[in-house]
Amino acid sequence: MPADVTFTDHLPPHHAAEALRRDAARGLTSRPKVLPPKWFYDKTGSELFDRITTLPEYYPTRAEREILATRAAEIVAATGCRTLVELGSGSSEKTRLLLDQGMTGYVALDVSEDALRGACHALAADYPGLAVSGVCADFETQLHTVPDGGPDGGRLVVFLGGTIGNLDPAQRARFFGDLRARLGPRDRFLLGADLVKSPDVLVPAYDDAAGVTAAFNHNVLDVLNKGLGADFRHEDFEHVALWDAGNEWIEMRLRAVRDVLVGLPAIDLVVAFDAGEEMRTEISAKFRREGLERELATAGLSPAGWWTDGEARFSLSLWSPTA
Ligand code: AVJ
Repeated sequence: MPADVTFTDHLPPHHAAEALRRDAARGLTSRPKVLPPKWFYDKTGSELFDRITTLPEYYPTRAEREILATRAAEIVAATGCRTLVELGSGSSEKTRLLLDQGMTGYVALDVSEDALRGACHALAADYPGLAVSGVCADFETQLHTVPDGGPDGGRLVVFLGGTIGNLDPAQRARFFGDLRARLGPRDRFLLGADLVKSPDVLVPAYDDAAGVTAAFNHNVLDVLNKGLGADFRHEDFEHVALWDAGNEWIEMRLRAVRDVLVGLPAIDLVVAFDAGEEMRTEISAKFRREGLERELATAGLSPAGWWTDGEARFSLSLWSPTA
């Protein structure tokens, strides 16, 4: 391991296995049935997501990269920060555009240890002199594991990719509030959020012609099969993506195409789906500038910058602790 990479693992042993049992037991006995979207991302699911980001219909990754590629210098200059903290860092691919702006330290926080190690080693190799540290933790419950800021200025905490959209309003309020409580006066928060737009653009982004998003959605059934010894069959369920105009979010669901009975031996559960019954697998909320300003103000964060791509599809917004 290069001298300038350190790791800390804050997840208790068997954390993922226990969390999956808990989420499946609760979600599959709820009405309507529901699963949290974090279970999409096993190795296959992460590969499918990477393919989604290259699809012609899936604009968010390209739009966010366009903003970073054209505005990273301006964004970082507006913060005065030299340490970058990334929540849900994944492959840390777009992060490089920010690191290129004279950052001296990088802290990556992710629940996936494999993704974290791979990303940190790749960055340490490409950025000699950058102090890299990987923190294996869950950003929804373990923000306290992020190290405090050093003497040389504030930390720029970034949460990119539009992942904030996976949280419902109550989860977001808790997340923003917890984050605010951890920030010092010189720290800043950079948020990537997808914007409300026509369903004619939104729906195809979550129901692409090549069927990659459908495969990504179905893959969660394999995660349940492998993790819980379940016997879900892909052909019993169809992919559904719809725009909920009231909540302004995309919902992905899996709809039973016939009556289905599924056993989940690891949690001692048998679950019945009626033909046509749907299980919600993801919300992907879309935002407006005023709505974000309201939510973040409630959490004690004030606007410090707003950038969009040329077509105003996606936003990067900067926030500072309200004095
Ligand atoms: C990784 C949560 C930002 O909501 O757009 C992509 C996940 N789901 N296609 C999103 C996703 C279906 C993605 N995020």
